[in-house]
Amino acid sequence: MTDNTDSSRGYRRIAAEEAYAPPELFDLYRRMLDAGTSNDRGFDSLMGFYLGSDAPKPVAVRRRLQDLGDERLADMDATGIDHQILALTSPGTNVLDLAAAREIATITNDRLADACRRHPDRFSALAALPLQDPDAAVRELDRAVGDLGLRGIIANSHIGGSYLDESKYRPIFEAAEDLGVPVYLHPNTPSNDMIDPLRKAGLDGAIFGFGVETGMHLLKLITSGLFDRYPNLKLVVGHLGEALPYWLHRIDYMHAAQVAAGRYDTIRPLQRKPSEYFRHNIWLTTSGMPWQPAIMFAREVVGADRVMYAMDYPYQFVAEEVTTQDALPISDAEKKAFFDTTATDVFGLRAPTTAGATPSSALRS
Ligand code: 1DF
Ligand code: MN
Repeated sequence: MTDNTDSSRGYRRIAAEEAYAPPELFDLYRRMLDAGTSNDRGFDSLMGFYLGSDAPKPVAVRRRLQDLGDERLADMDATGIDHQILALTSPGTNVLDLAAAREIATITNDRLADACRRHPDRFSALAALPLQDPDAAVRELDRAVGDLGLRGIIANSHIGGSYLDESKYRPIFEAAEDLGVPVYLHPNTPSNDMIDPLRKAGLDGAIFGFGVETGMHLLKLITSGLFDRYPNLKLVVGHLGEALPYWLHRIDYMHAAQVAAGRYDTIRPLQRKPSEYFRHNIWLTTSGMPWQPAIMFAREVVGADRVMYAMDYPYQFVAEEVTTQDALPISDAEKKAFFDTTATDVFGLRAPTTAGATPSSALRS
């Protein structure tokens, strides 16, 4: 890596969807799994695996998730990641009762803020919130952004089967818009109402179920009129948009047809076509999708300036995926936006304190 420092490259590699879990959360999860009290079949499947399996990958994942120090920094160095945007792993607080959700959100945000203070060049972080209680969530958001300096919200998709298009969550989006910080809509396993056919086939997790659940959630947010209500709201979504970029023509066409036919109360006119919100309010990351054709397609349909790099550490920790994305057929200036400046702008990250980042002369070598 010595010939591939941020100064020789001319940009930082910022990874925008990088997971953390406090040990206290895993203790609670283990108790819920043992007692069978989660009432969430996706949680039981996902965390039953990551906390219960002795296979090498889940063992490494649960160790790395809890580390905000030497191991994580060494892993970043080994793969050329200058900076991680940290967030509480899915499903985070979403499966907890209200008191536990508040407590875990506070603990998580305090730990993340501490890591960011200790390593300001290496870490930024998003706030975990007790989304179950929107008023408490707004209070914690104010503390996390205002007092702790966190840079957005992690929303780990559905909350016990409840989706963020419900009106009770509006104060959270209003607060995010006012503070100018983005909401990162991150996958969860499918909710109980949709999981069974996926679970039976072993497809409920990151292989497909996450995308089905989260793509649907994002589309529900768009068609609910969320971005007409909060036109300056910034929303970030991983996995290259959870398949929606591929669907945009059909979604626009069918949305207009359903509006014209008056078929559903819930499908009402929007100020823009559904696809247009991807060019105004939504940014994508490449978490889990280090695949040139898909990245180039997403850039083409949502705009090259709206797609940024993410690794999804430690779940998908593969050095070659960084190399693949270094080799994208785009200009040096576009690469700098992809790895560095788009995330810096969207999340309002501070400039690196060390000398050497981004002298423009480095781009010539
Ligand atoms: C997995 C993937 C798990 C992602 C995650 O959090 C996660 C996985 C529990 O592979 O089981 O965030 N991901 O974003 O792709
Ligand atoms: Mn992830």
